[in-house]
Amino acid sequence: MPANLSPEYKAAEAAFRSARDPRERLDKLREMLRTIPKHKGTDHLQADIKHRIKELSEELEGPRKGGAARSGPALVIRPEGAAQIALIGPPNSGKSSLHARLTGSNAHVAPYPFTTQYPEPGMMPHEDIYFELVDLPAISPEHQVPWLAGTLQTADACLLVMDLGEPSCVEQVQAVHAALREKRVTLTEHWNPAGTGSETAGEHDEDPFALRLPTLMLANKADAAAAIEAELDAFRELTGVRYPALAVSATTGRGLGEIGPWLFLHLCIVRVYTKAPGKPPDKDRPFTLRRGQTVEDVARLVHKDVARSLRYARVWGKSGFDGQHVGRDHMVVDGDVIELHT
Ligand SMILES: Nc1nc2c(ncn2[C@@H]2O[C@H](COP(=O)(O)OP(=O)(O)O)[C@@H](O)[C@H]2O)c(=O)[nH]1
Ligand SMILES: [Mg+2]
Repeated sequence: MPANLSPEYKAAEAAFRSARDPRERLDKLREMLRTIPKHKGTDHLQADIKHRIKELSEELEGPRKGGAARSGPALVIRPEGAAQIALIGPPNSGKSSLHARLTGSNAHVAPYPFTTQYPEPGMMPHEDIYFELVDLPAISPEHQVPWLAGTLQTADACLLVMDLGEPSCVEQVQAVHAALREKRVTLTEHWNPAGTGSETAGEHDEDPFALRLPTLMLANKADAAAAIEAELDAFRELTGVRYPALAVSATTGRGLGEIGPWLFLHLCIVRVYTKAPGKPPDKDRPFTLRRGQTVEDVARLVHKDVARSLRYARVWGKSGFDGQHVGRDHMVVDGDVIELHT
């Protein structure tokens, strides 16, 4: 990374990195371009930022003059629910079958490769929340998908769907890694607690566009395997991949019930229920946060004006005694009921 980047630029870059909403990301990219010191040493980075602005604004701003819009379905999926999870993997591993089964979508499933052409969002219920699963085209050397890395930018994590009964599965996962590496996307077995910004010491990536996605491997088609656990061990041995894994089957449903709880736990999701003074809490629709987030973050999810004018909150639940008055920095925990006072 070039030296002598200004504090303004660094702040814009930090905001870009933590932004999930595509529009907000575009705003922050423009801010990065506006604040970056303009000299030789930043030429490369400036070009990179410009390229990303062009890509994202073309995607978001839709029809251009002359009606020559990129037609077809959206390639950037606005995150919804507790987290956005991308389904990735080689052709025919069962990504769309899992998507259909987990979200009730009508994702196209076919016994031949490259059936899925566009991102397909769907919501997977888990208790009283949803995870957004995005079905994606296969990643393989024969079939490059130019926009795939752009779509992954809004994801919180990946489900890497593999068929370990496929004789070429070792080459397949290597091809997935290679294709992603070219786009500066790395899959990681580390599911760091989000919201704390914690990263393994020395691992902090200086490339603002490097994307690391925590990954859970789904060893699909477990119904067709004689000994899935042994296959998984052999696969790990041969590839060196260390992703946590679940053996599943889109056909029989085996293991599918474990995915939601696994994601909930490892993404450190925290559900908070809000209530108005003197009223019972709204138990239907929790706000979802991550471990380490605070009352102020809850207020911001309700409305930015509420966050601004917040004086104190009262909390019922594990993070405080019943009705305790707390400040905006109070950390919330799963199941808390919060009454915001502005
Ligand atoms: N036996 C078995 N077949 C499956 C399973 N999941 C998917 N398939 C089959 O694998 C083929 C590819 O499935 P699809 O979902 O289109 O894979 P994608 O290319 O990764 O989206 C189809 O013929 C599916 O019926 C599974 O769990 N077990
Ligand atoms: Mg598919």
